[in-house]
This record gives sequence, C-alpha cells and structure tokens, in this order.
Amino acid sequence: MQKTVYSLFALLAIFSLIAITPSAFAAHGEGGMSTTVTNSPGSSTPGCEETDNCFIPSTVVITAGGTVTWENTDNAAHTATSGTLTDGPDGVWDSSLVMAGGSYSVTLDDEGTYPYFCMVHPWMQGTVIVEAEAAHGDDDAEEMGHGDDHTAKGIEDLSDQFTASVTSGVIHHIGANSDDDTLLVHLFGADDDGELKITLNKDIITPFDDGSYFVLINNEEIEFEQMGRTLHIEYDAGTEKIEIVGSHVVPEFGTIAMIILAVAIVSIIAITAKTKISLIPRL
Ligand SMILES: [Cu+2]
Repeated sequence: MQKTVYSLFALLAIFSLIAITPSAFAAHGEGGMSTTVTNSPGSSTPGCEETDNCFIPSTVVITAGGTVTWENTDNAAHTATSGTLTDGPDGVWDSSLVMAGGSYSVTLDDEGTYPYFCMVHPWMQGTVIVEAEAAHGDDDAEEMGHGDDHTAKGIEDLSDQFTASVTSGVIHHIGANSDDDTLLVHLFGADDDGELKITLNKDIITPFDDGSYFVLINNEEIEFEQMGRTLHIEYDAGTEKIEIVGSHVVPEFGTIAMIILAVAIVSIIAITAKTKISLIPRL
C-alpha cells in the first residue's frame, strides 16, 4: 500500500524531471519550440510559492510560434490564466478549469514576457517568455552543423556559454574536453597575428587554486594576460586551436543540471518517506 504510493510518486518525479529539464535549461530553441509545465503536487494548498514551485518550471522560454502545454499532474483542478493577480486576467489565454489528469495548450506568436496565475489558487504564479525566433539564428546554424560529430567524440560545443572575440579570423567553435580539463577554441581563417579575448564561465571551466589557467597553442604553453576570468591570448597567424587548461572542465551543463535535479527529487522522496507526508492521495 505505502509502497505503491511511493513508487507512484517516484514515477511522477521521473516524469517531472523529463518535463523540467529541456525547458529549464534550454537557452535557445529551434523555431516554434514547445514546452510543458506541470502543476506541482499539493499546490492547491499554499506553500509551493515559497520556492516558486507551484508551476514546474515556473518560468519557461519558448520561441515565437511555440506552444506551452500545462499538464495537470496534481489531484486538484487548476487554471493557467495570463495576467497578474493584482491586475486580473489580461485575456491572452485562459485555460479555465483543467481537471486532474487534464491538460491545456496555448501557442504564442508574439515575443514578450507573459505572467500568469491560477484563478483558483492565486499563490500559483508563473511566467512564459517568448523569444524572437531569429534571435540566435546564426549560432544555431553553426551549432547544428557541428553538434553531432563533436558529441560523438565527447566534446560539446559551448560557443554560447562564453563571451569571446578575436581580432583575426573567426571563432569556429568552442568545445570542452573533460578528459584533460581543457577548453578548445577553434579558429578559422586567422591570416594575421591576433588576440583572443575570452571571459570564462565558471560553471564550465574551474581555474587552478590560485585562480590561474594554462594556455597552450600548438601544444606549447604560452604567456597570456589574465584579468579576473577574462583572458587576453595573443596568437600567431595560422593558429587553428587554442587550448585553455583548468583544474576542472564540465563538458555539458545539461548533464550537471540533470544530476542536481535527480538528487533533489530523490531527497524529496526520501524526506517524504521519513516524515510520512503523502503528496498524492491514498488509492
Ligand atoms: Cu491552482
């Protein structure tokens, strides 16, 4: 009996995980990208708003023309109504009552930030952000072209995680290799001597204990300037690859996010089991 309840909850948690992950961590999506929001179990009583977890995830990002689907995985009826509690519904969309197990979808064509709430439980609030479809068009083309072959080698294209510029040639892509804790900056068409200016993302590459990094060009350590996490690296004409070595490199932020989420959900299950609070009704 108890076991059934917990395994059901675990199943629910896994489904939530699948639902949360792509939307919460996708910075950019393809045109018309769609996403799913679930109603947090137990959100019909106040409390979920303290962690901004009434709608999961409470903020989603889609591109213009994309669809948001609310799946009511809770045991109470909810609405997803655009507008704010203070100003009331603004009429962009209103799911009206979605029963337990039901769902509602809306397609949004105009970019903007849309707050919404549940008319039945006004502490339940969320946000839908609609981005312009072409905002990252160039990057996407680049990423798609290289995504597959680098993933196959365990190297992830991370160009969108860094602020980087070069004075000669163009940055072809930035990859991370966790095996030797190296960030690889691939250059294309560097016909003259130039300088790479790159600000490192600490979520991706961790410096050594003294805050420094190594830089290798053609497998030789070179001198460079460092200001905080910004590196100024001079390179010769014809350079194709600059390697930045740190103490730790995370190949794919998404993987880490998945692990954190999984750990969080397992903890919730563990806590729930201990305190004997059932978040779903007895069957
Ligand atoms: Cu509600």
